[in-house]
Amino acid sequence: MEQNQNNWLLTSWISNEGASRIFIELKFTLRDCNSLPGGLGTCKETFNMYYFESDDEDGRNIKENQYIKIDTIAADESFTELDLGDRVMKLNTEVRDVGPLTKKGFYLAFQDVGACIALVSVRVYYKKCPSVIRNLARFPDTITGADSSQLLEVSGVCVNHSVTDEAPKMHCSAEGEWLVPIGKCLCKAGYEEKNNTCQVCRPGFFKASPHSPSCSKCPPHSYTLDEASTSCLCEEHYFRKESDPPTMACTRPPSAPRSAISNVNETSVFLEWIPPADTGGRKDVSYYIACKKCNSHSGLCEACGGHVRYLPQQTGLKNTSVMMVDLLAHTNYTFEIEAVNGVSDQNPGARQFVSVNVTTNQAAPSPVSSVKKGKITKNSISLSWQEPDRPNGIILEYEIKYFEKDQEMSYTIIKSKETTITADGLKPGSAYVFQIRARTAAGYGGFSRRFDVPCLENSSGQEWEPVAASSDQSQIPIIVVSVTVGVILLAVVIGFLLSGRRCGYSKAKQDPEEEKMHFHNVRTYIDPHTYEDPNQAVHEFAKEIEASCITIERVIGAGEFGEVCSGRLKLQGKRELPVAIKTLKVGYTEKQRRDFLGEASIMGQFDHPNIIHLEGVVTKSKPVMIVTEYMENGSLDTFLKKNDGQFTVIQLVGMLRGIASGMKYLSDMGYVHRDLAARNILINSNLVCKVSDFGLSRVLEDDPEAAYTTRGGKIPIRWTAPEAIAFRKFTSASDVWSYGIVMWEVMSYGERPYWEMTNQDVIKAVEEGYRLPSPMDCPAALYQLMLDCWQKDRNSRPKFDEIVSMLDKLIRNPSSLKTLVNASSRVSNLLVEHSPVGSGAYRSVGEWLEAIKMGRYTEIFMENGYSSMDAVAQVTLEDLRRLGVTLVGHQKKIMNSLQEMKVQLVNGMVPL
Ligand code: ACK
Repeated sequence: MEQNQNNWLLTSWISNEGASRIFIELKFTLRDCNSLPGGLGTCKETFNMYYFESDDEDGRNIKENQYIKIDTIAADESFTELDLGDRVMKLNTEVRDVGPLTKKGFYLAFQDVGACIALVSVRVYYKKCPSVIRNLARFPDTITGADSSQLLEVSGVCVNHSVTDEAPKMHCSAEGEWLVPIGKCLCKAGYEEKNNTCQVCRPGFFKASPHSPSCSKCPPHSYTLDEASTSCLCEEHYFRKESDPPTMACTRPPSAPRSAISNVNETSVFLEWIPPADTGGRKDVSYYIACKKCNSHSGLCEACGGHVRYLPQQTGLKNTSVMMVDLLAHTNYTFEIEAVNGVSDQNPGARQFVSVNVTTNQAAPSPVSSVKKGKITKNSISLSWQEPDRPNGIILEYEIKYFEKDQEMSYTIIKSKETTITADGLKPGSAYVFQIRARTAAGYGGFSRRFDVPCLENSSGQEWEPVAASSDQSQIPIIVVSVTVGVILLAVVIGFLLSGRRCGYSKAKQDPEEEKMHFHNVRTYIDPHTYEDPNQAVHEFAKEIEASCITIERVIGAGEFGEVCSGRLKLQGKRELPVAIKTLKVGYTEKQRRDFLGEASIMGQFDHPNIIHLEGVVTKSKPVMIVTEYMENGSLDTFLKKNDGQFTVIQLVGMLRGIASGMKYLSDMGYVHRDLAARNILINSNLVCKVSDFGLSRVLEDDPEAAYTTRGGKIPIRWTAPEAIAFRKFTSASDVWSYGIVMWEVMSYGERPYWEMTNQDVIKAVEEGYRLPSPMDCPAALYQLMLDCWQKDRNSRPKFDEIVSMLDKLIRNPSSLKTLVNASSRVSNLLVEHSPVGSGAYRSVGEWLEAIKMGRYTEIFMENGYSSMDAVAQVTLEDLRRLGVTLVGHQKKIMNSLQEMKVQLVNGMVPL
């Protein structure tokens, strides 16, 4: 109750233990002044708290004013007289903090200026983040910072057997919590993480890198006997390539390739094999071919040397086939095929190979490579050359082909037994190109590269290289082949202008450039109907010939408009040519004349070795004539009937290839033939086939095979695609259908398609899906091509360019023609149902295998030459095993499907 109270209570010195912010928690009771008897007096309801920092305990002498005030503390709840009676003391708790502290310790002081107070407890403390292991890094006890919002960055230390991946760090908050861990440690190689520690890998296990999550069992064919292994050792005879990961099994060199077969074609050898039974556990198997040339008498072998070419290469072959070319003829070779993988060089002793012995055949000579120019005069040139590097036999003669530069279509061929010739009668001032090839009993070799002789006039009399005089007897001009229209026209025009009206073309083009365009550059067929005046069309595309240049020799047949004759054409400055002459009979109508000459307007637009070549027309005198090249063997159907069974399959395929090539040219030009049939193909003495019989509407009028359809048009039913019969949809695709029929005619030597069935029956049968059966002895690949041409959906039929390349492939690989259509499934006089489930229904081996859910084998089938359905049809169970189809279930599935297809093919035949 006294005035000016000032009572102090001082603590002893308190070490702050390194903390820079401390907390003070006070618990106290305080008397409510109002409850004091006798009024307020000097009563207070607060007290003050102070501190004083010092590094040691000398605080007894501190003056009051040296203390720094922390706060005035008030009670939340004070007690009264009543509370005293109830013995209920209301305890207050207050917390204050002080910082930053800079000395080692401090004193606290409490000043009471008149309060009735009981200070029950004083708790002094600081906050810290406790020691912890996080991400395999140990973080120590950390006292929080001085500032209440401060985060202390603390570095961790990697635990035993661990290494720093990224420096481990964490942040200690003012509240004593660890926040924001950064970086981590990883158990080093040979150790793995378990419960925040790194444990050693047991024997038989390894860990190759700190980044691997845990110890792994040693991979196959490897082991380790030690703890903490970082890799495993390979068992005996097993290896690891440097680049192999330690997790990969140890591997070994592969076993030898299997079932190697060879196919000799002249001086080329094709080898094919199947992969080794044991790849050594690796995927990087490739093949190496060693070539040895062996003496048939001594049996001694030597390395082949550098002249052999390997296609695609000799080493590192990924596919299971290779072709060796440029081998010597009539020579024994041994080829060793070795399978190699990434560890083969670690065990050279274990290399295994399969050997194939072959003897090469006779072969055509290699191309003549060294040609020398001799004497060049105004109109002649002498050449000499050396025997080819590889004659491959006795050279019987050389063939020298030459033509004026840029006039390749018009060339001359000379034959010579010597290695020299003199070509004379050349045009002064012109440049010429020469090519030479040699012939042995095995046939012609390839032509030499082109050999340019510059302008004759410029080099007149110039002696280039001495050449031996050529013998006249050995030098026989053979034939002047196909003359480019533009060149003739130009030559004739010049001749005509210079020497007046002599034997030659009577009408010249105004502009030679324009002419060139017509005959060389324009690749699209122009319908002569687009010309108002048909005479203009014929003279646009056909040359007018003087009748006096033509000698008619004999009548060879009868056409719709008049006789067809053979004869000779002698144009000025040109060799005499054998020609065919179609005449227009006297008393023709204007329409007949127009239609007759329409064929020439069309033919004149074409320039292709498999299209009948137009020499010109005679329209200025009578009879009106169309003059074409002469085809010694006449029309193909008659010729085949006359020579039934006389040709090899390759010869027949050669004819078909020519026709397809001509048709490709026509379709590229946008011309639809509409009447493609063997009777409209002509064949010459070299068995070259050429498409003929062009026309507009009259084509079909003039064809005795053409019949009137219900819609009024005249159509050669047996040769015509169903859509063309039904709604006159004539396209190149309908020409492809007809081409299929021509194939059938050719392979059956001129048999009549559908024999004596009536046209109506043919239409009905084809519409119902029946197709002509295979001709006798017909290669399966060709019959399949026919069936493809007879697809109902015209878009599914092959295009002519595909047909040409298919036939080329067959010609290049004659063994592919050995598989004939199975005799039991070929019944003549029966039509074959073109069933969608038959072999024809699958357009590829892949499609078939996918359909029977065996698609996984597609690649193996293709790689082993079973690339067409025809080839697949020959597959036996043995073949399947050889191909690696080892699961019995899969073998059954494939064999059953093949069997099913064959049965369907046989059942699909119905008698007419
Ligand atoms: O079978 P062929 O002897 O060949 O009978 C016919 C006849 O004329 C009526 O067309 C033959 N023929 C047509 N054009 C020629 C030609 N350019 N060369 C040879 N013969 C031809 C055809």
